[in-house]
Amino acid sequence: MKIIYSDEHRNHFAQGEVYGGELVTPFERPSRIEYIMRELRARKLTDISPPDVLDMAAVARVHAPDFIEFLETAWRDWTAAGYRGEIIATVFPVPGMRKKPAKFIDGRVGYYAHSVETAITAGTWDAARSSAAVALSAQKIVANGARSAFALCRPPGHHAHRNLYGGYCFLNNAAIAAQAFRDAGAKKVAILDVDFHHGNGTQDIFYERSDVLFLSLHGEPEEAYPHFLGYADEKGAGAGEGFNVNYPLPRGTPFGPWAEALEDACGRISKFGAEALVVSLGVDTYKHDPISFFGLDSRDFAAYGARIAKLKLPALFVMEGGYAIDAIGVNTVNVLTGFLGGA
Ligand code: 6XA
Ligand code: ZN
Repeated sequence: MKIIYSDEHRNHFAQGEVYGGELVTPFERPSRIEYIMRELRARKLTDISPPDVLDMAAVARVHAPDFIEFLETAWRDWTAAGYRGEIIATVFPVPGMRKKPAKFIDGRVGYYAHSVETAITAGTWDAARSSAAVALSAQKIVANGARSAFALCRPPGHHAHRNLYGGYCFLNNAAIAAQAFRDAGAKKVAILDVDFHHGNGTQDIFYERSDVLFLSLHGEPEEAYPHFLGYADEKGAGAGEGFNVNYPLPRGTPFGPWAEALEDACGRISKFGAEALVVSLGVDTYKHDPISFFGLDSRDFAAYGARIAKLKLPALFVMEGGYAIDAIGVNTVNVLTGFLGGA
């Protein structure tokens, strides 16, 4: 399996994440990727290349121009305002207020942020672009005929909407890749989101479309981030009605019921007639993940990788979350080797 990776992810390393009222070292940190790289090499998955230069037009197929411009200029404007810390949103145009584009940076930040935990730093935009480049380069390998590829993206992407960032995400790598499959000629694309968290950004981007089927298995929103999207009754709208499928699952869900939901999702993907599959691969479903609450064991990741292979679809794996650092490598590589063994 070809793997795409860029060192540039290191440019995004916020010092602070707002967590339980404290500023802590972010759970989403560069070492995550280093552990995965180490395990890939140990398990002889060594076909690793850097990405091509980013095609911004492909990013603009998914994200709004003003949002892209915001991400590009936020750090400049923040420091110009005299602020010395990292960019953290403080005020939001919630319902009851007016969503007017602001001029001053605090208003601009709140306009484009949906969550507070995610800080923007001097290097965030460079890292976010490299992450999208990783996804697009891996997508191209699959579009050109490979059975599968792994985009070792960081920062992750599935919480980023067309014009919103948050949940450690800035550009929606999986959505950008799915759109690129469409633009390369695939008529139908499925996105299977197995990260512990609901892929609210991806859902929202494709909510009114019937050409991209989105399915997400995640902690129920009453209990888990992002809290305000991811319910089972969100089934798509307009032309997209019936093309959005959520599997919210309760605290403590072990592999059995999780795998049953996956089975249902796989059935729907086959019935849909997808020509390409994008897997939003978060391994925060692991039983020891520090910020999640499912009960998967390391071996379960290999089992579900094999199930995904049975779909017999060209598959692009896009890295999302996973914060149990000492197991993130094993769990991620288990999905890939499970897939390769089950193909
Ligand atoms: C913020 C939690 C953000 C979760 C991000 C994540 N308290 N998404 O892992 O997949
Ligand atoms: Zn997650």
